Amino acid sequence: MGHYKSNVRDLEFNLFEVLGVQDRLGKGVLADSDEETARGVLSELNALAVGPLAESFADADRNPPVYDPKTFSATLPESFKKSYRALWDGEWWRLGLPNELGGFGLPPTVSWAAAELILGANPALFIYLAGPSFAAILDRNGTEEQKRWARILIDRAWGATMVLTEPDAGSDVGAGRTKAVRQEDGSWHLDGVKRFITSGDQDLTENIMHLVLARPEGPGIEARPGTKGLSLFLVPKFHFDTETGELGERNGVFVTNIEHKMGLKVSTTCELTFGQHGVPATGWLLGEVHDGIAQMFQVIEYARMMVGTKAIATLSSGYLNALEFARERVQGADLPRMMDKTAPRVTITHHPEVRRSLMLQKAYAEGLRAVYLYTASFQDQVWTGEGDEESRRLAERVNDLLLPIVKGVGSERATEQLVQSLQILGGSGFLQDYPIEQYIRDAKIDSLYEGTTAIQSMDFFFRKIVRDKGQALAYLAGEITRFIDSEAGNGRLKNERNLLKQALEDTQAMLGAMIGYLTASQEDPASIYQVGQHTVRLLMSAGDLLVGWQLLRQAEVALAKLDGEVAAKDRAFYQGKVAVASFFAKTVLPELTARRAIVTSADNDLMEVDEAAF
Ligand code: ST9
Ligand code: FAD
Repeated sequence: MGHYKSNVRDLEFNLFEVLGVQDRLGKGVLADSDEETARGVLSELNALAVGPLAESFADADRNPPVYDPKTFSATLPESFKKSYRALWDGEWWRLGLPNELGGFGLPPTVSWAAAELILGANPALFIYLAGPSFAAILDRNGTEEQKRWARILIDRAWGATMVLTEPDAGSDVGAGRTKAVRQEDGSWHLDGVKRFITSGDQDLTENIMHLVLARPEGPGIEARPGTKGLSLFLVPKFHFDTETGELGERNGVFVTNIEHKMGLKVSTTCELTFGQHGVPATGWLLGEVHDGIAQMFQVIEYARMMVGTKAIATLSSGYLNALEFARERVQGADLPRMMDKTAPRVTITHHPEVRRSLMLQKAYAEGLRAVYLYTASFQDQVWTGEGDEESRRLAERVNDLLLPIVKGVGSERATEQLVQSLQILGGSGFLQDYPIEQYIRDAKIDSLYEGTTAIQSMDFFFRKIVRDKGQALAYLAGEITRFIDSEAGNGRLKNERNLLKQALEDTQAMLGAMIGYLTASQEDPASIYQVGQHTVRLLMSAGDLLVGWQLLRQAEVALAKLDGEVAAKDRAFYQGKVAVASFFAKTVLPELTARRAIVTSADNDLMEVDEAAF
């Protein structure tokens, strides 16, 4: 057996038993798919994921890409290229594409569930597969000519990158200095150095399309500071015939270094230098000047969802690996007989601390999976265009609100809980005989790139709540309240619903206090520091609230199933759903009350501490 332990049963439970995705299929843009198609996709992809895709996971970590400074190129390990070919040849690049670009005609919920299988088996494969999805951005924002490029990009299986970061512009993208000077023929020459660019070079595809943020310069172009002065340029590695896609001369964008990293080693992280090696780095403007940041955020929103799903996929496999180990490992006596030296030894699943840890891992793995799929269900509505303008706009807002939770909370909890998965294996967990040490190394990046957790938390508070005037939040709070007030569980989830009610009130009180500090900052600017000290706490609390709620929704469905006829295997699955929801409500949600006390009594002492005293 390979390293990857998928959970198709839980994916299908979310899609078909909780979200009712099948009701959307067979209509409009989803006319060609039904429940059977969707289940078929998951089952076929799962076989590929646990087999050929997972196969190169460890080898590609131990034999990372090699950089050749003479040719400015990176060579990937053969084992990984074999997995990539299996993925491409299976046409899985069609996942997530709209029908007109060759998509499978499936909604985002199903595409993201399928994506989890690739991301759990070998996440870098999914990342290298970005070309077709990035082509969709060209198709959406480009000129007629650029729409044709989008098709070439897909037909010729090119790679693509998103190029924002510079040495002095990380979280602060608006500090970027790379410039683009307009040429008489309408093209642009880029000049500057970008760093940390994922997939900047590889030997999987014949060409790479770089989507680059740079500052436009030229007669009549107004220079604007910050992100709003950036434009998005298409800079191919090789020039190409724009009718046929045939490759031409090498363009002047070169990979001048690749980083040596803690994990996710097979995913190249490159320094990209534009126009400094005797060949101009020629690019073409996408859409209009100064639209760059808004266009790039179309990519970023996609990528943030991907990063959160990647983290959650890895957490789930880490948990299932730990569970398998714990079921086999015999160590120590059962606690009630600990004083009896002749007592039989038991498997470690008998020890309360091991059970506690495993159940918490299960809660976050399954609860966060439910959160990302719930988020995707709002993308479904946008995708199909159902409902009136107002409800579609609300679906967009709710999706926007949930994205920093999927990305920020998903990545933080994955890292934290994967450490606990490793702990279950004792010393064995520290060995490369098991995959968890690599999981921890590979998943740590998820809380860093695509906006660190601090950035996600500020996005959540300032943009997704305050700027949105709480509209999406009010919708979600309404849904949670409706659940609390319902008869969910038919009396059997009463205590848990009360605990959820308290958690909702605690989160609302945290938010209320922070909005108070923000309002006070109009008179006393330093008050805003009281917000800044607690945005991550708020984000993590909102995450726990959502996980708790989603697990309870699932428990309600499971209880209803248990009331009828169920197969033995399903019985254990549904009982697990009830157990985990109750466990999380009783042991995690009450922590929000303490966090509420911290936020509502916040002061600014921290900000007054002299740096020398740290
Ligand atoms: C990176 C890549 O880290 C890592 C992994 C690469 C993976 C490759 C990709 C793989 C793709 C996946 C393939 C998928 C296949 C799919 C199959 C499907 C199943 N939402 O607040 P302001 C915009 S890349 C939307 O003033 P500042 C908006 O236009 C590097 N838009 O910002 C706004 O204007 P307005 C990642 C947003 O103070 C404008 O920005 N780097 C949002 O100027 C200005 O907003 C980062 O992520 C949003 N949430 O700048 C940087 N926010 O307000 C992190 C802003 O008029 N830093 N806009 O609407 C930040 O995010 C900063 O907060 C900042 C601040 C740069 C935005
Ligand atoms: P900084 O922005 O310097 O942050 C340092 C610390 O300060 C962090 O803890 C951060 O949370 C905190 N901080 C910064 N600003 C604030 C603030 N205003 N408020 C509160 N806290 C703050 N970029 C691309 O453009 N394309 C890619 O493909 C890409 N791939 C990457 C792959 C890898 C492996 C890595 C490591 C990075 C990649 N990046 C990519 C860059 C990545 O997006 C940045 O590293 C990330 O946005 C953080 O920027 P930084 O590293 O400069 O850290």
